[in-house]
Amino acid sequence: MILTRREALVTGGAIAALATLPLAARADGPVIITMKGADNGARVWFSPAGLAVAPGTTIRFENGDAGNSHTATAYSPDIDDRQLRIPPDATAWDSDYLLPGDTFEVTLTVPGVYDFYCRPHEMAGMVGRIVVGTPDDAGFAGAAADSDDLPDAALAGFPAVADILAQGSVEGG
Ligand SMILES: [Cu+2]
Repeated sequence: MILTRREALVTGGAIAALATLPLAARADGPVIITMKGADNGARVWFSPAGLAVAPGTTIRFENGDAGNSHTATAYSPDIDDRQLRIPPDATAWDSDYLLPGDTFEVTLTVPGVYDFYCRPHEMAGMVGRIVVGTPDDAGFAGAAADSDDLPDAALAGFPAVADILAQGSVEGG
């Protein structure tokens, strides 16, 4: 493969960024977030709920819950007119309903904090947060301010950005 100068520079930057990220973020293939549910249906969640990755990482959402359909949906005015909780320059995504065993992939390139939710289970606190890059990256968009737009259970479900950056991967409460 022949790289253009720009591609070579971008690649070099990504390698430099990887050197500072926790081990969990240094995957060659997609990084997986699993949708889970308790056997009795009393609880549903994303695992992990918080994840740190380098810019350009592909995230694969997998529905590992035999008892429910789930979505992974970015908070954005572009989808159901929700508050923007992803970087302003990023593209919003919606997996639509994933049946048990289904997967959906999205590649995140813009540095910053991305909050997402499961449409049928947001009220139950099924939300997650991905931190792409670090606050040292140019244009890094920090976490959105809290908002009345979200149910309390959702607001309580986002791991702190500092914890995600320190640990690489954070399970929900
Ligand atoms: Cu769900």
